[in-house]
Amino acid sequence: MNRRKFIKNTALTSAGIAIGSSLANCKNKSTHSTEINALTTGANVKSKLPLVIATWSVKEATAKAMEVLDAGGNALDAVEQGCKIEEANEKGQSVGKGGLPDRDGKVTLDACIMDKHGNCGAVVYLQNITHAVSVARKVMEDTPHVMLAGEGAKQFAISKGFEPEDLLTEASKQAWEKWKVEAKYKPIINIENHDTIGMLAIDKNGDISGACTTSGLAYKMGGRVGDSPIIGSGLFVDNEIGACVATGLGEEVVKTVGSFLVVELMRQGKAPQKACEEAISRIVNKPNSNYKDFQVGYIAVNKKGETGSYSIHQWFSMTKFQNGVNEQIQSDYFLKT
Ligand code: SD4
Repeated sequence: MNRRKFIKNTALTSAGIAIGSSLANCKNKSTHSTEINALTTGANVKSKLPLVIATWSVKEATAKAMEVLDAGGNALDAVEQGCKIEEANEKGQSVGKGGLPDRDGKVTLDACIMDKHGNCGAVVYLQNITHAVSVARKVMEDTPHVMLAGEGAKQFAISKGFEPEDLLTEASKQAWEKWKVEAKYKPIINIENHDTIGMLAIDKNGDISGACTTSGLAYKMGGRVGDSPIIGSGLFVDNEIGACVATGLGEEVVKTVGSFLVVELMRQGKAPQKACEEAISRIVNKPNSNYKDFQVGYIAVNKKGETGSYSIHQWFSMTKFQNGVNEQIQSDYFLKT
């Protein structure tokens, strides 16, 4: 099973990224999925709850989330537990421990989480704490705030019992050192792996939650924060309607408030697939858009359990666990020629 990979070719002045990915479709039958609620989707396909979807190829993460859901756990616990799998995976170089650092060699994490009530929490520019998604949840549940940044977020995490640790692994350090030699701090072209995890789940009660966690763009400017921890951009959940999460060049997602847009389009009656396509079209149809140089991808789910995914470039994928099948689904995309 190939892990997701994608190549970034970017002029950092415009912060563009182009993403390619090696995908393999494979199915992983769950033995513990329970049929709770049969729903008829727009395509007249019987679907069952619970379900979980996530950006890229993250079958271990969706399996963990489904384990929580199958056991009767709620969607909020499911997305947190699912995201933690990738955060702890040192081989994934764009999430949690082992994430590629900024241009100064610092691993800085962005994450957010949102529940069925519309409560949300986020951390930005968090250092030395692997499970950014769990800190985001603590911000949501244990503070009157939505977002904590940098040192304040770190101190808050430590006060909540999170152990500080060095997140820069040997592999990521070596990659950064290689980048420094080639880029000489004036990077024109970059190559990186990138695979922010965004996850959406519907539990047996039909309630929706979502989470998103990333180390952001590799070799970014110190202090840079992307879309992933920004409620409405990287993630949005409306339990009455559905949810969306984004990946790709965060700057472009923020400029179109992408995830909120997708949910609002679903509110107007669009299926998740059509809503994701419309949100991508808002980016590529901007005057002077240089969309050929960067990737953005959305995944979405509605209250009925219908899902969709769409990206600018080929090779974006979604992992979906539903009806006992944990599968990687290659996304349709805009740039066909
Ligand atoms: C960011 N959206 O920091 C993130 C990057 C990403 O897969 O999604 N990578 O801009």
